[in-house]
Amino acid sequence: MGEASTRGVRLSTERRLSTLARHLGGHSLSFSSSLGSPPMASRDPNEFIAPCPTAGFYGGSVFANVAQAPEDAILGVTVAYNKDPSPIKVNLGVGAYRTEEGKPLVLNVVRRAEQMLVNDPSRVKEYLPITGLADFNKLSAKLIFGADSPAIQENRVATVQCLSGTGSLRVGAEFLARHYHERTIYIPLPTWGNHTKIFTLAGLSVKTYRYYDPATRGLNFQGLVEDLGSAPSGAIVLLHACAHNPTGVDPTPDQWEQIRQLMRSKGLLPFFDSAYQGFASGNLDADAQSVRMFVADGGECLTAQSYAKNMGLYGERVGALSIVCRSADVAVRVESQLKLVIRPMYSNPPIHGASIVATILKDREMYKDWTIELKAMADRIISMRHQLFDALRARGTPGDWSHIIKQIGMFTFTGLNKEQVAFMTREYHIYMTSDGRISMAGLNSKTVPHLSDAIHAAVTRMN
Ligand code: KET
Repeated sequence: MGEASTRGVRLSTERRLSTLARHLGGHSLSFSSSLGSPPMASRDPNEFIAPCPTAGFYGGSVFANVAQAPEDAILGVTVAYNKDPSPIKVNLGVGAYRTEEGKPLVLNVVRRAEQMLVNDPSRVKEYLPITGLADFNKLSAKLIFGADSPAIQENRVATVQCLSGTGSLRVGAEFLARHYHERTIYIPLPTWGNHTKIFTLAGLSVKTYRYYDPATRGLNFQGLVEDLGSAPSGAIVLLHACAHNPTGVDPTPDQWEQIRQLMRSKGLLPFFDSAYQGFASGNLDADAQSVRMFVADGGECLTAQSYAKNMGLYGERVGALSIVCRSADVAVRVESQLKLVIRPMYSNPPIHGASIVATILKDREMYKDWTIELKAMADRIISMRHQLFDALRARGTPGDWSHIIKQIGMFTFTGLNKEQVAFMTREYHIYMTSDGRISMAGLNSKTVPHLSDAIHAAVTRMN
């Protein structure tokens, strides 16, 4: 270390110790800042540090009392998988698409968009506005609400670019906690594990509504209607736009219509989580129908969109929050308040992922290419459903496994219990969430037999 920097360190140590001493005793322990006679030499620093209960300068950590936190229920599965040296291990935990070769996929259209961005010398790395990339926001609203949506044409939608689906949900929740009169949000039982944490931390009070019926492995529509029917007027209701996670069970269009009528009649506020648009049916418009139904009636709603899955942009963290309002002037004020939520949280969102999405969405050819690649991903997942179902039937595995082909989207909610899951991980190195959810997108033709063997063994030996 050079002399200048040694001096710098000494000066800053002196300053910190002075501050600490003031903080501890309030009395004036003045240090000479003369560099020739460092205060450390003349005073024992422990003399005044010792009374502080968190003192950790000399040995112990000020964080010594921090408890070890458990791993995340979903992302922790990948942590455990990564530690397993077994060559036959399979990760069906996190909902991330893999190719037939078991590899992560960067869509060709995404590669092309990135190449175009890199080759464009006019592109700079300036901050985006607090609300994100304007083009991206407009195109995202069009994608979920439809190009001909009256809400868009009437400028009634406030859209802000956020950090993927999670960030969009969090910003929406923070906004509601500050500006909406009813603090209770109803989430389906079960739901994506992060929902409860996001909404609670934002200051909302979380309650559940019945959604899944383990007996039928389908929708508990009656329970859903009863629970929303007895929710307090004005309560917020979290709805999965399509491909419900973790159950893979969606209401039919007819049931959606009944949910809409019930919610509107009670003034319940819909908050859509759209993390899988295009992944359920392979068609972007079809997967947005539930949301569009609610927007078509002229009422208000919130929508959190993610491009993690449908464009394979997981790590780019690109998504959008749209709030559909009654009128354009409300939308303007809502946007102004969203900026006050975002600015102290992360200031403004990242530019790269949103630029990729905007490049693709605004070019007719690239958009078409995207839909083809998206459909191929959705089709491969559906084909995995059939392969797994056939493989279990061929093994004569006890039970009715038809839910594997009936469920929608990225996941199958197998019905396997915690012990069976633990057994499959221990004996077969198959990693999945403990609620029995498997990511069908992580499977391929080579791993289906291994998974079927594991399920067969778990069901016959562990029930
Ligand atoms: N909503 C739902 C319903 C959802 O399943 C996810 C992610 C998200 C939002 C957030 O995704 P983002 O990457 O923030 O756009 N689910 C998968 C990954 C995860 O848990 O983070 C999963 O369930 O495996």
